[in-house]
Amino acid sequence: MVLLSNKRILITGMINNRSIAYGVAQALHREGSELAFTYHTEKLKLRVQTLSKNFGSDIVLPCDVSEDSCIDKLFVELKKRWLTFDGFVHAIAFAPTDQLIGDYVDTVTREGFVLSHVVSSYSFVRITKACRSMLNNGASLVTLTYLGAIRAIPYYNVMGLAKASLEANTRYMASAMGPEGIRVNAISCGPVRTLASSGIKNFKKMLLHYQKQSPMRRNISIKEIGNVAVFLCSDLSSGITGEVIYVDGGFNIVANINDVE
Ligand code: 0WE
Repeated sequence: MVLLSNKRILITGMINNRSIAYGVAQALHREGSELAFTYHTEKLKLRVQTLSKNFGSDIVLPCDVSEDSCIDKLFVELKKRWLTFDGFVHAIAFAPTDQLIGDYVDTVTREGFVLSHVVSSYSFVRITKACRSMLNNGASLVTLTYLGAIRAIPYYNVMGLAKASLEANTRYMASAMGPEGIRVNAISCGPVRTLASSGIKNFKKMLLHYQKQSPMRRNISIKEIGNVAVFLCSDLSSGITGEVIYVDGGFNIVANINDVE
């Protein structure tokens, strides 16, 4: 089934073959879309170039979302290859590690709050602002979020606030971009073992908890996230915008009453 032929999609946040962005790239490539990629630091350039070849792409450009000039330059460069395109996948988040541990009230700092919100939420609308004039009618913008946006999850702390902001951002962006025929949605994923999660305390326990408690009794794969990204980028989802779609084996819909029976 070729759902994305003639679509050109930009993918951010791919670091290795375990990245959620990698699973998304695989699925979008499988469905026939043309891909371009961004990388964060020069250290990652070669790595992303190598990965991009798996998807028949040679468009690999730098983008540090903490710099406005870097975001603007990305699209000056992209325009040399694509005059217009059909959307992007925002797979970028960051909070300082010292924020993702301990008691929320005790550990949150002004710097941690600002940095997590700017990198994880503002970047989504800032990228959109920069490429708005290049987006085709029918384009689709997709971001990645987590249940911590709407539930207080131990240690997720200020990242939860940043994801709440990102989800509100998705709705406001959907409202602003809808009249141009551009849709904006978020995928709320269950936990995935990636480079970003490898440094997180109790992450293994979290995966086991989803395995025990989710309706599907298992964790989800980056392939399953990629398949939903395909749906959101394709015209199959042409009536959907401003939504948060859960890819978590149903974890978010159950209440956990501990130690019953
Ligand atoms: O959104 C995330 C994590 C994103 C993330 C990861 C890191 C690790 C490295 C953001 N910033 C950083 N900063 C670093 O220095 N997830 C959904 C995965 C995650 O992170 C948690 C989780 C889950 C699940 C942190 C605490 C509790 C649960």
